[in-house]
Amino acid sequence: MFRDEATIEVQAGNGGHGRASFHREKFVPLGGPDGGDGGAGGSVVLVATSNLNSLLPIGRRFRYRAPDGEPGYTKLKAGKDGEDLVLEVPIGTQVFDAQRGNLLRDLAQDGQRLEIARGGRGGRGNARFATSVRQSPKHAESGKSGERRELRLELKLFAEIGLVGLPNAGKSTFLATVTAATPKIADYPFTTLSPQVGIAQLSESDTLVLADLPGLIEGASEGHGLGHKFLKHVERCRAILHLVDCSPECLSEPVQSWRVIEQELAAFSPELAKKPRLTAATKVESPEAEARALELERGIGERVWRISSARHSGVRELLVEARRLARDTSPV
Ligand SMILES: Nc1nc2c(ncn2[C@@H]2O[C@H](COP(=O)(O)OP(=O)(O)OP(=O)(O)O)[C@@H](O)[C@H]2O)c(=O)[nH]1
Ligand SMILES: [Mg+2]
Repeated sequence: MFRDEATIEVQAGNGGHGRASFHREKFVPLGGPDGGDGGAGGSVVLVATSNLNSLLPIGRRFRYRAPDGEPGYTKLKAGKDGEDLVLEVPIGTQVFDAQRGNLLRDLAQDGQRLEIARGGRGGRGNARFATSVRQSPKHAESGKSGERRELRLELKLFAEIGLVGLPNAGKSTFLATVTAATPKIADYPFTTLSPQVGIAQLSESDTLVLADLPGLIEGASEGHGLGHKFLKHVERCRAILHLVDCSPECLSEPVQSWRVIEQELAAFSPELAKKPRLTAATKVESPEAEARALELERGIGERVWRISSARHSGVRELLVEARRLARDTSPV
């Protein structure tokens, strides 16, 4: 489980001022008060939605403001209310008061709403203040200010895609290429010691959460290497992306590498064995690497995606496919 955070300031709209005016008609010099009420300011509302899986889109802006209510008009006409500003957040977002640090609400269900800053009430027009003794009140009320709050949003993230493969396969490099994450990368095995998460942005609001995991080796399911502890993280992911080093420099045969990992996944748990997955050949930058990728494809009898993180080739296509796969798979 990982954390995704955003801090924003929300400002509800101010209420419109009430109007002070008097009825006017030709040849009727002393009309009564006819100032209308101001409209209420719009509130800021948070809504949980299953269409989002990260706080990245909302966190891109700091300040959010709902519109003010209109002032009242003459002839007893009220000003329009400001519309509520509805902000979508992913399901599972916890909303904290940023200043005090206390939890305000956990938005755990799809469609759940939280009015987080209430719009100011509209001021009453002078017509409201007329009484039998004060028939011509000249004053109207001002609109009230909308609430302003600074919020910290926090989301516990479950990665949608888990990256698996032998040490040095290029998992961390792939994560660093497609997300803003900065995992450690090196040309020796077991560089990654704990899971790292990154969020890939496919479009303005479409994101994919990927977890980079320590490399697995033969016997990982029985506790060899670092894998065992982390295989349970993979169980939480919706789908697996298995990366296989196909560069000519790699000493192990791609089919053999692939088999080792698949066997470990299957030995760890039936759930892992059943997880939907994609296989991608990494470091495909030469005809030799391409030949090895082809050999892998034939050997396993499944489609093998070709990528090079170094050249940024094939990466986007793979992400789009991973997005599709994760979306087709129900959450675990
Ligand atoms: N030429 C080339 N080298 C790459 C590419 N991707 C990764 N590498 C190199 O491969 C080595 C291993 O990369 P990592 O991303 O650390 O591999 P990893 O799978 O995360 O390794 P562990 O964390 O040890 O499991 C590094 O030297 C990278 O620079 C690529 O697309 N092309
Ligand atoms: Mg790594």
